[in-house]
Amino acid sequence: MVWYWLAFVVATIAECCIGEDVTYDGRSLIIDGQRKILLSGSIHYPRSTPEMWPSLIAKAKEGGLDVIQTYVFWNLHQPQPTQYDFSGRYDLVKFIKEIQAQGLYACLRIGPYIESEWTYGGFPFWLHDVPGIVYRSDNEPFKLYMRNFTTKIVNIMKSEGLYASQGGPIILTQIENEYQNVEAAFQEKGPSYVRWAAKMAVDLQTGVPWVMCKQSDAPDPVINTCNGMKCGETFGGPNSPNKPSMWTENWTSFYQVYGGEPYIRSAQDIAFHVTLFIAKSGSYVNYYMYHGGTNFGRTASAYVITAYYDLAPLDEYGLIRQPKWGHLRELHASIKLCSTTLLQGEQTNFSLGPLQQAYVFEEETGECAAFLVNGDEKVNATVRFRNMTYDLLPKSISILPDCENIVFNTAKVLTNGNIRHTSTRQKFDAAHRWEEFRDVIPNFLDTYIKSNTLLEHMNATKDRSDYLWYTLSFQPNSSCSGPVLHVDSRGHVAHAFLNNAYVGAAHGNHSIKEFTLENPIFLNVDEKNNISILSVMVGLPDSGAFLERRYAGLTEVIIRCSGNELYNFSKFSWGYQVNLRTNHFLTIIY
Ligand SMILES: *C1O[C@H](CO)[C@@H](O)[C@H](O)[C@H]1NC(C)=O
Ligand SMILES: *[C@@H]1O[C@H](CO)[C@@H](O)[C@H](O)[C@H]1NC(C)=O
Ligand SMILES: *[C@@H]1O[C@H](CO)[C@@H](O)[C@H](O)[C@H]1NC(C)=O
Ligand SMILES: *[C@@H]1O[C@H](CO)[C@@H](O)[C@H](O)[C@H]1NC(C)=O
Ligand SMILES: *[C@@H]1O[C@H](CO)[C@@H](O)[C@H](O)[C@H]1NC(C)=O
Ligand SMILES: *[C@@H]1O[C@H](CO)[C@@H](O)[C@H](O)[C@H]1NC(C)=O
Ligand SMILES: *[C@@H]1O[C@H](CO)[C@@H](O)[C@H](O)[C@H]1NC(C)=O
Ligand SMILES: *[C@@H]1O[C@H](CO)[C@@H](O)[C@H](O)[C@H]1NC(C)=O
Ligand SMILES: *[C@@H]1O[C@H](CO)[C@@H](O)[C@H](O)[C@H]1NC(C)=O
Ligand SMILES: *[C@@H]1O[C@H](CO)[C@@H](O)[C@H](O)[C@H]1NC(C)=O
Repeated sequence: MVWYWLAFVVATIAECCIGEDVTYDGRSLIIDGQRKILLSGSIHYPRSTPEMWPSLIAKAKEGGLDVIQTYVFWNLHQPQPTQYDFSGRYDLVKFIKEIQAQGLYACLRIGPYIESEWTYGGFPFWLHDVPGIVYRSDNEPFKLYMRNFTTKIVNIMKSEGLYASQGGPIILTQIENEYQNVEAAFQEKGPSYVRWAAKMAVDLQTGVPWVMCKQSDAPDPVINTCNGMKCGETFGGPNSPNKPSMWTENWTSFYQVYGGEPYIRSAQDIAFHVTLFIAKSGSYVNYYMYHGGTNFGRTASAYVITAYYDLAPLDEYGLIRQPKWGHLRELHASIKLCSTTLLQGEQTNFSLGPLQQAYVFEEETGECAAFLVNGDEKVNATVRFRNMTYDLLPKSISILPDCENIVFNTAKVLTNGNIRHTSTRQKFDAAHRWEEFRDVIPNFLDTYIKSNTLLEHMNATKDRSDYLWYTLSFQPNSSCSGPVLHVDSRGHVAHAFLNNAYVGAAHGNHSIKEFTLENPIFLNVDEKNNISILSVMVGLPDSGAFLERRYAGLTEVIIRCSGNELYNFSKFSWGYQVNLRTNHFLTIIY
């Protein structure tokens, strides 16, 4: 038995790469001397468990993918400047080796800024307190830590022999992430940072190419790639004729936020745009996400829910979602039927009608593959192509791997849909299984951190907790009739208490973080009143320039009395408490 098992393991560790450097030309990546059309899917290792990885990767392979793409999550791996963690769900090497074991390639998007609806865009919070730091800019303290972490990851991959240039599965790596979105905010420090980041990465000598996504000025030899829903229509193309056309994020759906609706992107629409990109000589398409998974613990960014891209081809739990998975699998198989011709043939395109085009790839040997596009959203089109007549469905692309027979149409879904069934495994409805606890509301006298201003929430908690109590104690110096408590916050939630009694709550949302809480209150006129406001964050921000200077928490607290009386507590003696006082969690008693 042992011998059989060993033989099986040896056989399944596919030799992906013979150890040549991965290069590229204007058509595609070149791996082991061969051009490739690569279909890729994002699966982020910390968004599932190590037990799930083999089956997720197997389902991706069965779905026709060649590459698994993942970000690297800096805040998980370097929780403190001198402390690293690669255990459990953070075991990046184990994840890459699992990809290798199943004979797939890997694309490693190191960032180390990743956005990714991940708390703080993947930055460890300790970066915030590095003196003089400006993230993602030509700034020495930032560059020091970015180089340090990038080097650490590259060295680990090298020491495990995981680059394709060493015979491993990693064929592509990414530095930075959609930087062009923020570049202008850094003025002259933006372009110089891009040049620095590219050079820093290239100097690490990995033997595989680097990409910068959404970065039209990516310096040679770094490849600029497209992210978006419709790269077949929107991508301006590589910034050099010697670079291939690559799509690093094809959004299969969209992340969901609290109060938002699920974003449903149909299998037909995804297939249409992927096919158009390939027809226009694209050679790498990545589904973002192929499996989204779960934002465990406090890892989601501001207002993002825990289920991540549940509508992807593999749902949150790793279950196949039909017809998306099956329709894309057929698309991938159809592209594979003619990939040699696509890579070796000469591409031409011509019109077949007012809204219809043909993209044809022909080899000197006469081998031919074609894509027939019907851009008309509403009506079928009948077209003549090579002396044959074809009926094309509205808004569709037909694939003819031999220029004669349609093997796939993006709008014709043959896969049946499926639904997720749930069944009750265990009920927690018996009263004796539940324990209730009441949190202590801290008053000013109970707090140790004092300040005579309103503190910024994240800098006060240092991200050790989502919760920050703002407390004060005051005695009205005249009768205040009809008092109203007015609290302004820049995020994300506030619960107000007066003299240990609940007053009210308010919250912002993903698009508008600021909010105001306004509630009538009853003040004690002959003694001190305690006001305690619990400010809560629902994940840290993950995008935009100057993340290190973001403000969250309370910005103004006043009590308005009828008439013109006003108590303004913006400059006042405040007491703070990080986290809830009780460390009890709701415990289930079995
Ligand atoms: C990207 O994905 C979207 C939706 O998932 C799809 O509509 C589009 O065609 C895809 N584009 C590419 C180039 O893969
Ligand atoms: C990163 O910084 C640490 C601590 O300063 C240092 O020990 C380590 O050698 C650096 N690593 C790299 C790869 O630069
Ligand atoms: C976010 O808040 C604004 C302002 O209160 C509101 O107009 C908008 O509908 C909210 N959006 C969501 C997704 O809840
Ligand atoms: C052929 O492709 C080029 C480049 O995408 C485009 O500009 C041109 O309009 C296309 N021609 C037709 C007839 O579709
Ligand atoms: C397009 O043709 C198909 C059959 O090939 C037919 O089922 C469908 O109804 C037609 N659609 C339109 C919009 O005419
Ligand atoms: C189409 O038919 C014409 C006349 O029958 C013939 O000359 C031509 O070679 C054919 N073209 C193709 C691509 O088969
Ligand atoms: C953040 O908190 C530290 C104390 O931990 C303080 O020295 C610093 O001034 C604060 N920074 C900002 C921007 O408020
Ligand atoms: C305010 O808080 C202090 C300290 O916890 C407490 O002694 C006092 O009774 C409180 N005042 C009111 C009106 O609840
Ligand atoms: C309360 O007294 C302070 C100091 O005497 C004064 O500045 C403030 O305006 C008074 N507030 C009200 C609402 O009367
Ligand atoms: C309260 O005080 C702050 C700082 O002193 C000031 O900026 C703000 O305008 C005041 N608010 C009102 C309503 O007077």
